[in-house]
Amino acid sequence: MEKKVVFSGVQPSGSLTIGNYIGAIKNWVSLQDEYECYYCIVDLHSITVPQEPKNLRKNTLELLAVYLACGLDPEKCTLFIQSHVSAHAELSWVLSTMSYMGQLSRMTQYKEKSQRVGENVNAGLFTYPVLMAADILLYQADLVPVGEDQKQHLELARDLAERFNNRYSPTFKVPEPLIKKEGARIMSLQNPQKKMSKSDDNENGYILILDKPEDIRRKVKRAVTDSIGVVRYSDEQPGIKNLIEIYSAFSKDSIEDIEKRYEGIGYGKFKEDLAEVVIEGLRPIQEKFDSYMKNKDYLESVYKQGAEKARYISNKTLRKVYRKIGFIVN
Ligand code: ATP
Ligand code: LTN
Repeated sequence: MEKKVVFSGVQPSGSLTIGNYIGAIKNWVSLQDEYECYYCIVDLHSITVPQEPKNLRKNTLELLAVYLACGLDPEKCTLFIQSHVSAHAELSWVLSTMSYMGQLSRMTQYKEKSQRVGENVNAGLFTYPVLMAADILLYQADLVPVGEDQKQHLELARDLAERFNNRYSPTFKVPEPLIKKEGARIMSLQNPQKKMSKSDDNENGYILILDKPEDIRRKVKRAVTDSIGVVRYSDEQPGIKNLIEIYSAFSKDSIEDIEKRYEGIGYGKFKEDLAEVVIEGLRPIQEKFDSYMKNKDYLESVYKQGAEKARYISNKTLRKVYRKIGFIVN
């Protein structure tokens, strides 16, 4: 039987948080043995908000090094940079002619980001989910491992696949989101009602994968909790609930075990231990990251090889699409 296909991506829009790691990349690693996986660095998406060219270049290469450091293996999966494969932009155009303005204007991420930008909202921010649908559909992906915030975008990808299949003939696989129950939405350490996000203005709200131990200790210590004083996984204690989730993701201990371990023990000790668990969990990733960043030739060989494979697979789908639409395919 053919392996099922997995596709996912992260934007090179800054340094990754432990939210990106727990909600996305950590799960990608466990899928690479069983599935045919494509993991992309979505640079085309990242320019929907202004990027300094120098930083974008740096962030893109660093993101590839983070992928590798987290355990993604180019022998097992395809790692590539979106702008290296022109089929993404091409299919995105086709799909945009089949997308309804109404549906796009209801996207939560669009509403939030356009509000942040203010007056001159660029059209790319609006069509962002169409490009994401193109990413996924080009590879005939069965599964898309993402955090909770991407569910609505996945729904659009499914709608577009079905719309195209109905209008022409079966062409695209209709993808399913793969959202883990735990860790799908890591919250800000400063405001447990808000998602942890690398573009947060308050740096105490997030922990970066590459943060130094002393910064991690400081941020965990300052994390917002409550006055109840019991280490319990409950919606009434969103701050503590979030910290338990982070603890569990890095230590692999179950939520129940963590609750039991801290019975009758205050938040101070819990936070101290949590900081160490995160530091120890990130240490091997940070060490590998440093060594990959010293080997630019290797990074280049990984993304070149990835692009070659991605181009080959995606072009097959794109040509099929062009043929069905009535374009003359040469
Ligand atoms: P930005 O803050 O710049 O909008 P982001 O931090 O949300 O970006 P993305 O590149 O948009 O990061 O997301 C990459 C992946 O990480 C996606 O699969 C997304 O669902 C997941 N993700 C992002 N933030 C979290 C979070 N707080 N908890 C769990 N998963 C997350
Ligand atoms: N929009 C996603 C990034 C992304 C993506 C994709 C994720 C772009 N294309 C395809 C999964 C599959 C985000 O995380 N903000």
